Amino acid sequence: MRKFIHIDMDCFYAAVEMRDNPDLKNKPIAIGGSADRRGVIATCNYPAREFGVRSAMATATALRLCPNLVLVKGRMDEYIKVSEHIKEIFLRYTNEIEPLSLDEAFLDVTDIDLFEGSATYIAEDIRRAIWEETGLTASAGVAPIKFVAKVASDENKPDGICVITPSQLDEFVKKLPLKKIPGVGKVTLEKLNKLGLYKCEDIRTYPIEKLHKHFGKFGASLWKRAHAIDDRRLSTNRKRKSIGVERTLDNDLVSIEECTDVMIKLLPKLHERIDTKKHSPIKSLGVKLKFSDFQQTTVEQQSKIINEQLLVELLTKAFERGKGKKVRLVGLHVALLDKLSTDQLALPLFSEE
Ligand code: TTP
Ligand code: MG
Repeated sequence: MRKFIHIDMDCFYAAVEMRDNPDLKNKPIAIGGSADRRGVIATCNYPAREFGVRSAMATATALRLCPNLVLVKGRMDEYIKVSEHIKEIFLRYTNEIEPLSLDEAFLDVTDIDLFEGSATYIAEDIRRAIWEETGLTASAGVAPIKFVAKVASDENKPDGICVITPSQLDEFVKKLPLKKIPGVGKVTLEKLNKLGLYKCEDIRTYPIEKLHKHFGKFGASLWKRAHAIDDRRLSTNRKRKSIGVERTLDNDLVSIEECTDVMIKLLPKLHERIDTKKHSPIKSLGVKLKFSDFQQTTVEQQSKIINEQLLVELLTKAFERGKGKKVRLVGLHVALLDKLSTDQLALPLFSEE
């Protein structure tokens, strides 16, 4: 059994606005939604939700439900900044991270020894770090399968955690309303309800062929979810599976020799950051150069070890691409072998939604 954590910030954009402007705290607020009352709102805080205001609702509708609603202009730059900060926090616990949006990510902590391997304690520590460092609350779900971790993070919102242990998994899923399954939207839910299907347990006694007939591929996926089957591992991209070091120079470099010197100096730092016990084996080496006009180039080659000679060759190639341009940054990185790839081949029976 694996251990997944799903973290989701509470009323994210609205929380950032309330943090930075405490006057807004006890008022119902919504983010976005233009002043001329056209368009939709991005999200709203909990006081506004009490009036029935929701994400993606037309501003006019939101104002009808809650006439005192305060419309706040969004600050995307700030949300991105917070999003990057929380990702940085996640990386202190594991490299196995799958961000789903600015405020939400899956973490796979199966192989993590922190807190004696307790995913619950890890999740609590992440929530603590987020609160202490950003002044914002996040909710967490902990479960042995991905979709249940996501559902669980919503159970005790805001500022809550919900843990579904392997022994609780089957019962939790059995009683789960179908509307909570990610991917079941309004239209699908209506269709399911018309067929007399409301909870996962209803699906369990319903013929799979009929589900297929009504919902196509998604029917197969629904059947699996209802049986607490979710073989998906995280989709992490390659960037997150690499370790790198880089240096921006005080003065631009003009020759390959100077660049090589900087690279050699960076090598011990790279070795330091690669703790082979914790990380997967090395798959390839790469060199990055940023030129004085801020154009950058990367050259990579497969290699199982950090081979200095090879790095010099890659650096030379990168340098030549600059066609005489000065260099303002030199970087080195290694890509790590994706341990998941072979496992994934054996999985799922049905294609996913
Ligand atoms: P969500 O996590 O869906 O919502 P939320 O964080 O505001 O509230 P909750 O406490 O229920 O998690 O989305 C994260 C942010 O993404 C949200 O703050 C605003 C933005 N967003 C939109 O811009 N449009 C949308 O339709 C949704 C759902 C979210
Ligand atoms: Mg959220």
